[in-house]
Amino acid sequence: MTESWGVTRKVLFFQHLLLPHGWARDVRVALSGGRISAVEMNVEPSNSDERHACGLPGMPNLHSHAFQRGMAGLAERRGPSNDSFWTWREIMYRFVDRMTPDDVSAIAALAYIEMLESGFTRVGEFHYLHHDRGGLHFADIGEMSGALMAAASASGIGMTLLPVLYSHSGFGGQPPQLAQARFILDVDGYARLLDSADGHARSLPDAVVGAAPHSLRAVSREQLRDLEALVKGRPIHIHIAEQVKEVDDCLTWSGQRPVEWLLDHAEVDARWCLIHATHMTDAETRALAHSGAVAGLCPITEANLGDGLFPVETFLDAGGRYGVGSDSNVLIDCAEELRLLEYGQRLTRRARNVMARGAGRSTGGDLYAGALAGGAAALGIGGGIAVGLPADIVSLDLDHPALAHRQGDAITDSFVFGAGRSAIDCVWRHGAKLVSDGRHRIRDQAIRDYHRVLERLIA
Ligand code: NGQ
Ligand code: ZN
Repeated sequence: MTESWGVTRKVLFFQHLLLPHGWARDVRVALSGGRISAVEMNVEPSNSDERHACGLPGMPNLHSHAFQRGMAGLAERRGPSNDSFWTWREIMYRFVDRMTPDDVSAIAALAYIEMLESGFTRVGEFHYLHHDRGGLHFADIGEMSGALMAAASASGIGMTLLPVLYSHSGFGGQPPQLAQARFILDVDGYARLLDSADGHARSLPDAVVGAAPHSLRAVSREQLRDLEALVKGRPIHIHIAEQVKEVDDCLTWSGQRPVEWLLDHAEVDARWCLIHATHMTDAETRALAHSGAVAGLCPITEANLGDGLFPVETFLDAGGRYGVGSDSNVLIDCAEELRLLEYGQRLTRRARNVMARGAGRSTGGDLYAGALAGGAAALGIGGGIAVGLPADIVSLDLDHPALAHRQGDAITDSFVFGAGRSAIDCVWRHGAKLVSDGRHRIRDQAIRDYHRVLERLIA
Protein backbone atom coordinates (compact mmCIF):
# COMPACT_ATOMS: atom_id res chain seq x y z
CA MET A 1 0.00 0.00 0.00
CA THR A 2 1.39 3.37 -0.98
CA GLU A 3 -1.18 5.90 0.18
CA SER A 4 -4.00 6.45 2.63
CA TRP A 5 -7.31 4.61 2.27
CA GLY A 6 -9.54 7.68 2.74
CA VAL A 7 -13.18 7.33 3.82
CA THR A 8 -14.73 8.37 0.49
CA ARG A 9 -12.81 5.67 -1.32
CA LYS A 10 -14.22 2.79 -3.23
CA VAL A 11 -12.14 -0.37 -3.36
CA LEU A 12 -11.99 -2.94 -6.15
CA PHE A 13 -10.44 -6.34 -5.52
CA PHE A 14 -8.97 -8.37 -8.40
CA GLN A 15 -7.68 -11.94 -8.19
CA HIS A 16 -5.52 -11.15 -11.24
CA LEU A 17 -4.53 -7.62 -12.21
CA LEU A 18 -2.13 -6.32 -14.84
CA LEU A 19 0.16 -3.78 -13.11
CA PRO A 20 3.06 -1.84 -14.69
CA HIS A 21 5.58 -4.58 -13.78
CA GLY A 22 3.31 -7.43 -14.93
CA TRP A 23 0.47 -9.60 -13.65
CA ALA A 24 -0.12 -9.57 -9.88
CA ARG A 25 -2.37 -11.68 -7.64
CA ASP A 26 -4.97 -10.62 -5.08
CA VAL A 27 -4.84 -6.89 -5.57
CA ARG A 28 -6.90 -4.18 -3.86
CA VAL A 29 -7.21 -0.93 -5.81
CA ALA A 30 -8.62 2.13 -4.04
CA LEU A 31 -10.31 4.78 -6.17
CA SER A 32 -10.97 8.34 -5.07
CA GLY A 33 -11.72 11.51 -6.99
CA GLY A 34 -11.51 9.55 -10.27
CA ARG A 35 -7.94 8.45 -9.62
CA ILE A 36 -6.19 5.47 -8.13
CA SER A 37 -5.27 6.35 -4.56
CA ALA A 38 -3.75 3.05 -3.41
CA VAL A 39 -2.69 -0.35 -4.75
CA GLU A 40 -2.04 -3.32 -2.47
CA MET A 41 -0.94 -6.78 -3.67
CA ASN A 42 -1.14 -10.28 -2.19
CA VAL A 43 -3.85 -9.35 0.28
CA GLU A 44 -7.29 -10.61 1.33
CA PRO A 45 -10.31 -8.63 0.19
CA SER A 46 -12.30 -6.65 2.75
CA ASN A 47 -16.00 -7.39 3.06
CA SER A 48 -16.97 -4.14 1.38
CA ASP A 49 -14.61 -4.55 -1.61
CA GLU A 50 -16.20 -5.02 -5.02
CA ARG A 51 -14.69 -8.30 -6.26
CA HIS A 52 -13.61 -9.19 -9.79
CA ALA A 53 -11.62 -12.07 -11.22
CA CYS A 54 -9.37 -10.18 -13.58
CA GLY A 55 -8.48 -6.63 -14.59
CA LEU A 56 -6.37 -4.74 -17.12
CA PRO A 57 -5.57 -1.05 -17.47
CA GLY A 58 -7.85 0.76 -19.94
CA MET A 59 -6.24 1.25 -23.36
CA PRO A 60 -5.81 4.67 -25.00
CA ASN A 61 -7.23 4.96 -28.53
CA LEU A 62 -4.82 7.50 -29.96
CA HIS A 63 -6.53 8.30 -33.27
CA SER A 64 -10.23 8.65 -34.09
CA HIS A 65 -12.42 10.54 -36.53
CA ALA A 66 -15.63 9.82 -34.63
CA PHE A 67 -18.08 11.02 -37.32
CA GLN A 68 -16.77 8.37 -39.74
CA ARG A 69 -18.42 5.69 -37.56
CA GLY A 70 -21.70 6.61 -39.28
CA MET A 71 -20.42 5.45 -42.70
CA ALA A 72 -18.95 2.13 -41.56
CA GLY A 73 -19.56 -0.37 -44.37
CA LEU A 74 -20.90 2.22 -46.82
CA ALA A 75 -17.74 2.41 -48.90
CA GLU A 76 -17.33 -1.30 -49.58
CA ARG A 77 -19.02 -1.37 -52.98
CA ARG A 78 -16.76 -1.34 -56.02
CA GLY A 79 -16.78 1.85 -58.07
CA PRO A 80 -16.28 2.37 -61.83
CA SER A 81 -12.48 1.97 -61.68
CA ASN A 82 -9.51 1.50 -59.37
CA ASP A 83 -10.98 1.91 -55.90
CA SER A 84 -8.44 3.37 -53.51
CA PHE A 85 -7.92 5.47 -50.42
CA TRP A 86 -8.66 8.50 -52.61
CA THR A 87 -12.02 7.20 -53.90
CA TRP A 88 -12.92 6.26 -50.30
CA ARG A 89 -12.15 9.85 -49.33
CA GLU A 90 -14.64 11.19 -51.88
CA ILE A 91 -17.37 9.04 -50.35
CA MET A 92 -16.36 10.24 -46.88
CA TYR A 93 -16.51 13.89 -48.02
CA ARG A 94 -20.05 13.35 -49.32
CA PHE A 95 -21.09 11.74 -46.03
CA VAL A 96 -19.75 14.59 -43.93
CA ASP A 97 -21.40 17.30 -45.99
CA ARG A 98 -24.77 17.32 -44.23
CA MET A 99 -23.73 16.82 -40.62
CA THR A 100 -24.81 19.26 -37.92
CA PRO A 101 -23.14 19.58 -34.52
CA ASP A 102 -25.98 17.54 -33.00
CA ASP A 103 -25.41 14.80 -35.59
CA VAL A 104 -21.69 14.73 -34.82
CA SER A 105 -22.41 14.59 -31.12
CA ALA A 106 -24.83 11.64 -31.44
CA ILE A 107 -22.54 9.65 -33.74
CA ALA A 108 -19.51 10.37 -31.56
CA ALA A 109 -21.37 9.40 -28.39
CA LEU A 110 -22.16 5.99 -29.86
CA ALA A 111 -18.60 5.55 -31.17
CA TYR A 112 -17.21 6.42 -27.73
CA ILE A 113 -19.60 3.98 -26.05
CA GLU A 114 -18.41 1.25 -28.41
CA MET A 115 -14.80 2.20 -27.63
CA LEU A 116 -15.43 1.88 -23.90
CA GLU A 117 -17.18 -1.46 -24.37
CA SER A 118 -14.16 -2.74 -26.28
CA GLY A 119 -11.63 -1.61 -23.65
CA PHE A 120 -10.57 1.85 -24.85
CA THR A 121 -10.87 4.38 -22.01
CA ARG A 122 -9.47 7.54 -23.65
CA VAL A 123 -9.75 8.78 -27.21
CA GLY A 124 -7.48 11.04 -29.24
CA GLU A 125 -10.09 12.77 -31.40
CA PHE A 126 -8.35 14.15 -34.48
CA HIS A 127 -10.93 16.76 -35.23
CA TYR A 128 -11.14 18.74 -38.47
CA LEU A 129 -14.88 19.16 -39.19
CA HIS A 130 -14.98 22.67 -37.79
CA HIS A 131 -17.53 24.67 -39.81
CA ASP A 132 -21.15 24.64 -40.88
CA ARG A 133 -22.25 23.63 -44.39
CA GLY A 134 -20.51 25.51 -47.16
CA GLY A 135 -17.68 26.46 -44.80
CA LEU A 136 -19.73 29.03 -42.88
CA HIS A 137 -18.13 29.63 -39.48
CA PHE A 138 -20.25 29.01 -36.38
CA ALA A 139 -20.60 31.95 -33.96
CA ASP A 140 -18.37 29.92 -31.62
CA ILE A 141 -15.57 28.66 -33.86
CA GLY A 142 -15.25 25.71 -31.46
CA GLU A 143 -18.93 24.71 -31.71
CA MET A 144 -18.03 21.30 -33.18
CA SER A 145 -15.29 20.85 -30.59
CA GLY A 146 -17.97 21.44 -27.99
CA ALA A 147 -20.19 18.82 -29.66
CA LEU A 148 -17.37 16.27 -29.36
CA MET A 149 -16.71 17.23 -25.74
CA ALA A 150 -20.44 16.73 -25.07
CA ALA A 151 -20.21 13.23 -26.56
CA ALA A 152 -17.20 12.48 -24.38
CA SER A 153 -19.09 13.76 -21.36
CA ALA A 154 -22.21 11.69 -22.11
CA SER A 155 -20.22 8.51 -22.68
CA GLY A 156 -17.67 9.17 -19.94
CA ILE A 157 -14.64 8.41 -22.11
CA GLY A 158 -11.42 10.34 -21.45
CA MET A 159 -10.94 12.98 -24.13
CA THR A 160 -7.77 14.27 -25.73
CA LEU A 161 -9.12 16.62 -28.38
CA LEU A 162 -6.71 17.30 -31.23
CA PRO A 163 -8.09 20.33 -33.11
CA VAL A 164 -6.79 20.20 -36.66
CA LEU A 165 -5.22 22.91 -38.78
CA TYR A 166 -6.26 22.25 -42.38
CA SER A 167 -5.59 24.90 -45.06
CA HIS A 168 -4.55 23.31 -48.34
CA SER A 169 -5.37 20.41 -50.63
CA GLY A 170 -1.83 19.39 -51.52
CA PHE A 171 1.89 19.94 -51.00
CA GLY A 172 3.20 23.47 -51.58
CA GLY A 173 0.05 25.28 -50.45
CA GLN A 174 -2.42 24.18 -53.14
CA PRO A 175 -5.87 25.81 -52.71
CA PRO A 176 -8.46 23.71 -50.86
CA GLN A 177 -11.16 21.77 -52.71
CA LEU A 178 -14.80 22.77 -52.35
CA ALA A 179 -15.49 19.53 -50.48
CA GLN A 180 -12.91 20.56 -47.85
CA ALA A 181 -14.60 23.91 -47.05
CA ARG A 182 -15.85 22.75 -43.65
CA PHE A 183 -12.28 22.00 -42.49
CA ILE A 184 -10.42 25.14 -43.56
CA LEU A 185 -8.70 27.52 -41.14
CA ASP A 186 -5.71 29.84 -41.24
CA VAL A 187 -3.35 30.06 -38.27
CA ASP A 188 -5.22 33.00 -36.70
CA GLY A 189 -8.51 31.13 -36.89
CA TYR A 190 -6.74 28.10 -35.47
CA ALA A 191 -5.53 30.09 -32.46
CA ARG A 192 -9.14 31.10 -31.75
CA LEU A 193 -10.26 27.50 -32.16
CA LEU A 194 -7.72 26.35 -29.58
CA ASP A 195 -8.97 28.96 -27.10
CA SER A 196 -12.53 27.81 -27.60
CA ALA A 197 -11.57 24.14 -27.31
CA ASP A 198 -9.72 24.88 -24.06
CA GLY A 199 -12.91 26.46 -22.76
CA HIS A 200 -15.06 23.46 -23.72
CA ALA A 201 -12.48 21.11 -22.17
CA ARG A 202 -13.08 22.64 -18.76
CA SER A 203 -16.48 20.94 -18.62
CA LEU A 204 -14.73 17.54 -18.38
CA PRO A 205 -12.72 16.20 -15.46
CA ASP A 206 -9.43 15.45 -17.22
CA ALA A 207 -9.71 16.47 -20.87
CA VAL A 208 -6.52 17.41 -22.71
CA VAL A 209 -6.39 19.70 -25.75
CA GLY A 210 -3.52 18.97 -28.11
CA ALA A 211 -2.87 20.16 -31.64
CA ALA A 212 -2.78 18.63 -35.09
CA PRO A 213 -1.53 19.88 -38.41
CA HIS A 214 -3.65 17.55 -40.57
CA SER A 215 -0.85 16.38 -42.87
CA LEU A 216 2.00 17.82 -44.92
CA ARG A 217 -0.60 18.04 -47.70
CA ALA A 218 -2.83 20.37 -45.69
CA VAL A 219 -0.39 22.81 -44.05
CA SER A 220 2.47 24.79 -45.52
CA ARG A 221 6.00 24.87 -44.18
CA GLU A 222 5.43 28.36 -42.71
CA GLN A 223 2.16 27.29 -41.07
CA LEU A 224 3.82 24.29 -39.50
CA ARG A 225 6.43 26.59 -37.96
CA ASP A 226 3.76 29.01 -36.68
CA LEU A 227 1.72 26.15 -35.26
CA GLU A 228 4.71 24.73 -33.40
CA ALA A 229 5.29 28.12 -31.77
CA LEU A 230 1.60 28.46 -30.88
CA VAL A 231 1.10 25.06 -29.25
CA LYS A 232 4.24 24.63 -27.14
CA GLY A 233 3.77 21.93 -24.51
CA ARG A 234 0.72 20.31 -26.11
CA PRO A 235 0.73 16.86 -27.76
CA ILE A 236 1.07 17.28 -31.56
CA HIS A 237 -0.36 14.69 -33.97
CA ILE A 238 -0.02 14.58 -37.77
CA HIS A 239 -1.06 12.14 -40.53
CA ILE A 240 2.00 11.13 -42.50
CA ALA A 241 3.20 8.83 -45.30
CA GLU A 242 0.02 6.76 -45.34
CA GLN A 243 -0.20 6.35 -49.11
CA VAL A 244 2.44 5.87 -51.80
CA LYS A 245 0.93 8.75 -53.81
CA GLU A 246 1.53 10.99 -50.81
CA VAL A 247 5.21 9.97 -50.71
CA ASP A 248 5.57 10.56 -54.47
CA ASP A 249 3.88 13.98 -54.30
CA CYS A 250 6.12 14.97 -51.39
CA LEU A 251 9.22 13.92 -53.34
CA THR A 252 8.07 15.95 -56.34
CA TRP A 253 7.48 18.99 -54.15
CA SER A 254 10.52 18.88 -51.89
CA GLY A 255 12.91 16.17 -53.04
CA GLN A 256 12.35 14.48 -49.68
CA ARG A 257 10.02 11.77 -48.39
CA PRO A 258 7.34 12.90 -45.86
CA VAL A 259 8.88 11.51 -42.67
CA GLU A 260 12.34 12.59 -43.79
CA TRP A 261 11.01 16.09 -44.52
CA LEU A 262 9.18 16.37 -41.20
CA LEU A 263 12.17 15.23 -39.14
CA ASP A 264 14.31 17.82 -40.96
CA HIS A 265 11.88 20.74 -40.73
CA ALA A 266 10.03 20.35 -37.41
CA GLU A 267 11.24 19.75 -33.87
CA VAL A 268 9.84 16.25 -33.65
CA ASP A 269 10.26 14.89 -30.14
CA ALA A 270 8.40 12.87 -27.51
CA ARG A 271 5.39 15.23 -27.69
CA TRP A 272 4.74 14.20 -31.28
CA CYS A 273 2.63 11.37 -32.63
CA LEU A 274 3.00 10.44 -36.30
CA ILE A 275 -0.18 8.77 -37.50
CA HIS A 276 0.34 5.85 -39.91
CA ALA A 277 3.97 6.58 -41.01
CA THR A 278 3.41 3.53 -43.21
CA HIS A 279 5.87 4.21 -45.99
CA MET A 280 9.37 4.82 -44.67
CA THR A 281 12.87 3.76 -45.64
CA ASP A 282 14.92 1.96 -42.98
CA ALA A 283 16.80 5.18 -42.31
CA GLU A 284 13.54 7.11 -41.79
CA THR A 285 12.19 4.34 -39.57
CA ARG A 286 15.25 4.43 -37.31
CA ALA A 287 15.30 8.24 -37.25
CA LEU A 288 11.63 8.31 -36.25
CA ALA A 289 12.31 5.83 -33.43
CA HIS A 290 15.24 7.92 -32.20
CA SER A 291 13.17 11.13 -32.22
CA GLY A 292 11.11 9.77 -29.31
CA ALA A 293 7.85 10.41 -31.18
CA VAL A 294 5.07 7.83 -30.97
CA ALA A 295 3.96 6.01 -34.13
CA GLY A 296 0.16 6.00 -34.20
CA LEU A 297 -0.83 2.73 -35.87
CA CYS A 298 -4.41 2.05 -36.95
CA PRO A 299 -4.28 -1.54 -38.27
CA ILE A 300 -8.01 -2.04 -38.99
CA THR A 301 -8.35 1.22 -40.92
CA GLU A 302 -4.98 0.80 -42.63
CA ALA A 303 -6.17 -2.62 -43.84
CA ASN A 304 -9.57 -1.26 -44.84
CA LEU A 305 -8.08 1.64 -46.83
CA GLY A 306 -5.35 -0.44 -48.44
CA ASP A 307 -2.53 1.64 -46.94
CA GLY A 308 0.22 -0.92 -46.44
CA LEU A 309 2.14 -2.23 -43.42
CA PHE A 310 4.21 -0.22 -40.98
CA PRO A 311 7.83 -1.46 -40.65
CA VAL A 312 7.34 -2.68 -37.10
CA GLU A 313 10.46 -4.75 -36.62
CA THR A 314 13.01 -2.14 -37.69
CA PHE A 315 11.13 0.45 -35.63
CA LEU A 316 10.99 -1.65 -32.45
CA ASP A 317 14.61 -2.76 -32.79
CA ALA A 318 15.54 0.93 -32.83
CA GLY A 319 13.57 1.50 -29.61
CA GLY A 320 10.50 3.11 -31.23
CA ARG A 321 7.28 3.76 -29.31
CA TYR A 322 3.82 3.01 -30.73
CA GLY A 323 0.16 3.10 -29.85
CA VAL A 324 -3.04 2.09 -31.64
CA GLY A 325 -5.99 4.04 -32.99
CA SER A 326 -9.38 3.17 -34.42
CA ASP A 327 -9.14 6.02 -36.99
CA SER A 328 -12.09 5.62 -39.42
CA ASN A 329 -13.98 3.56 -36.82
CA VAL A 330 -15.11 1.14 -39.51
CA LEU A 331 -14.87 -1.41 -36.67
CA ILE A 332 -14.23 -0.46 -33.05
CA ASP A 333 -12.32 -3.14 -31.20
CA CYS A 334 -9.20 -2.69 -29.07
CA ALA A 335 -8.12 -6.36 -29.05
CA GLU A 336 -8.61 -6.60 -32.79
CA GLU A 337 -6.35 -3.60 -33.44
CA LEU A 338 -3.57 -5.31 -31.47
CA ARG A 339 -4.24 -8.69 -33.09
CA LEU A 340 -4.21 -7.29 -36.61
CA LEU A 341 -1.01 -5.36 -35.91
CA GLU A 342 0.71 -8.69 -35.21
CA TYR A 343 -1.12 -10.66 -37.92
CA GLY A 344 -0.07 -8.19 -40.65
CA GLN A 345 3.53 -9.01 -39.76
CA ARG A 346 2.92 -12.76 -39.57
CA LEU A 347 1.23 -12.85 -42.97
CA THR A 348 3.93 -10.92 -44.78
CA ARG A 349 6.99 -12.30 -42.99
CA ARG A 350 5.68 -15.84 -42.66
CA ALA A 351 6.79 -15.81 -39.04
CA ARG A 352 5.15 -15.86 -35.60
CA ASN A 353 5.36 -13.74 -32.42
CA VAL A 354 6.96 -10.81 -34.22
CA MET A 355 5.88 -8.13 -31.72
CA ALA A 356 7.14 -10.03 -28.63
CA ARG A 357 10.30 -8.33 -27.50
CA GLY A 358 12.48 -11.39 -26.81
CA ALA A 359 12.58 -15.14 -26.29
CA GLY A 360 9.99 -16.36 -23.82
CA ARG A 361 8.05 -13.10 -23.92
CA SER A 362 4.31 -12.94 -24.49
CA THR A 363 3.16 -11.32 -27.74
CA GLY A 364 -0.19 -10.22 -26.31
CA GLY A 365 1.56 -8.92 -23.21
CA ASP A 366 4.15 -6.91 -25.10
CA LEU A 367 1.51 -5.56 -27.50
CA TYR A 368 -0.71 -4.50 -24.62
CA ALA A 369 2.09 -2.87 -22.64
CA GLY A 370 3.58 -1.22 -25.73
CA ALA A 371 0.31 0.28 -26.95
CA LEU A 372 -0.62 1.38 -23.42
CA ALA A 373 2.62 3.27 -22.82
CA GLY A 374 2.80 4.79 -26.31
CA GLY A 375 -0.89 5.65 -26.42
CA ALA A 376 -0.86 7.32 -23.01
CA ALA A 377 2.23 9.36 -23.93
CA ALA A 378 0.64 10.44 -27.21
CA LEU A 379 -2.56 11.55 -25.45
CA GLY A 380 -0.72 13.61 -22.85
CA ILE A 381 -1.78 11.67 -19.75
CA GLY A 382 -0.47 8.69 -17.79
CA GLY A 383 -1.72 5.17 -18.40
CA GLY A 384 -1.63 2.01 -16.31
CA ILE A 385 -2.80 0.97 -12.87
CA ALA A 386 -0.69 2.97 -10.44
CA VAL A 387 -1.23 5.50 -7.67
CA GLY A 388 -2.07 8.96 -8.97
CA LEU A 389 -3.21 7.84 -12.42
CA PRO A 390 -6.81 8.03 -13.67
CA ALA A 391 -8.89 5.05 -12.50
CA ASP A 392 -9.39 3.61 -16.01
CA ILE A 393 -9.76 -0.15 -15.64
CA VAL A 394 -11.23 -3.02 -17.67
CA SER A 395 -12.34 -6.33 -16.14
CA LEU A 396 -12.45 -9.62 -18.03
CA ASP A 397 -14.76 -12.55 -17.55
CA LEU A 398 -12.40 -15.41 -16.68
CA ASP A 399 -15.28 -17.85 -17.24
CA HIS A 400 -15.16 -16.99 -20.94
CA PRO A 401 -14.10 -20.24 -22.63
CA ALA A 402 -11.11 -18.58 -24.33
CA LEU A 403 -9.79 -17.54 -20.90
CA ALA A 404 -10.44 -20.76 -18.99
CA HIS A 405 -7.71 -21.54 -16.41
CA ARG A 406 -5.41 -18.86 -17.83
CA GLN A 407 -2.95 -17.10 -15.57
CA GLY A 408 -0.48 -14.25 -16.02
CA ASP A 409 0.57 -13.45 -19.58
CA ALA A 410 -1.60 -16.29 -20.90
CA ILE A 411 -4.58 -14.08 -19.95
CA THR A 412 -3.34 -11.20 -22.15
CA ASP A 413 -2.46 -13.56 -25.01
CA SER A 414 -5.83 -15.30 -24.84
CA PHE A 415 -7.69 -11.99 -24.57
CA VAL A 416 -5.92 -10.50 -27.61
CA PHE A 417 -5.81 -13.61 -29.82
CA GLY A 418 -8.59 -15.87 -28.56
CA ALA A 419 -11.43 -13.87 -27.03
CA GLY A 420 -11.39 -10.15 -27.82
CA ARG A 421 -14.13 -7.85 -26.66
CA SER A 422 -16.61 -10.64 -25.97
CA ALA A 423 -14.63 -11.31 -22.76
CA ILE A 424 -14.99 -7.75 -21.43
CA ASP A 425 -17.19 -7.49 -18.37
CA CYS A 426 -16.86 -4.06 -16.66
CA VAL A 427 -15.12 -0.83 -17.59
CA TRP A 428 -14.34 1.93 -15.09
CA ARG A 429 -13.37 5.34 -16.38
CA HIS A 430 -12.26 8.11 -14.04
CA GLY A 431 -13.45 5.86 -11.25
CA ALA A 432 -17.03 5.41 -12.53
CA LYS A 433 -18.28 2.01 -13.67
CA LEU A 434 -19.63 2.81 -17.15
CA VAL A 435 -19.82 -0.70 -18.59
CA SER A 436 -21.21 -3.79 -16.86
CA ASP A 437 -21.68 -7.19 -18.44
CA GLY A 438 -20.11 -5.72 -21.58
CA ARG A 439 -22.80 -3.05 -22.00
CA HIS A 440 -22.46 0.68 -21.48
CA ARG A 441 -25.06 2.12 -19.12
CA ILE A 442 -26.48 4.57 -21.69
CA ARG A 443 -26.10 2.27 -24.70
CA ASP A 444 -29.86 1.97 -25.42
CA GLN A 445 -30.55 5.70 -25.37
CA ALA A 446 -27.42 6.40 -27.45
CA ILE A 447 -28.51 3.87 -30.07
CA ARG A 448 -31.96 5.47 -30.30
CA ASP A 449 -30.38 8.92 -30.83
CA TYR A 450 -27.96 7.45 -33.35
CA HIS A 451 -30.76 5.84 -35.38
CA ARG A 452 -32.61 9.13 -35.59
CA VAL A 453 -29.51 10.88 -36.95
CA LEU A 454 -28.56 8.13 -39.41
CA GLU A 455 -32.08 7.95 -40.77
CA ARG A 456 -31.73 11.54 -41.94
CA LEU A 457 -28.09 11.39 -43.06
CA ILE A 458 -28.47 8.23 -45.11
CA ALA A 459 -31.87 9.06 -46.63
C1 NGQ B 1 -8.97 11.84 -42.56
N1 NGQ B 1 -8.17 9.58 -42.84
O1 NGQ B 1 -8.54 12.96 -42.29
O2 NGQ B 1 -10.08 11.44 -42.17
C2 NGQ B 1 -8.08 10.91 -43.33
C3 NGQ B 1 -8.46 10.94 -44.77
C4 NGQ B 1 -6.92 12.62 -45.78
C5 NGQ B 1 -7.12 8.76 -42.97
N2 NGQ B 1 -6.03 9.25 -43.45
C6 NGQ B 1 -8.32 12.27 -45.41
N3 NGQ B 1 -7.20 7.52 -42.63
O3 NGQ B 1 -5.97 12.07 -45.27
O4 NGQ B 1 -6.80 13.49 -46.64
ZN1 ZN C 1 -6.82 9.88 -39.48
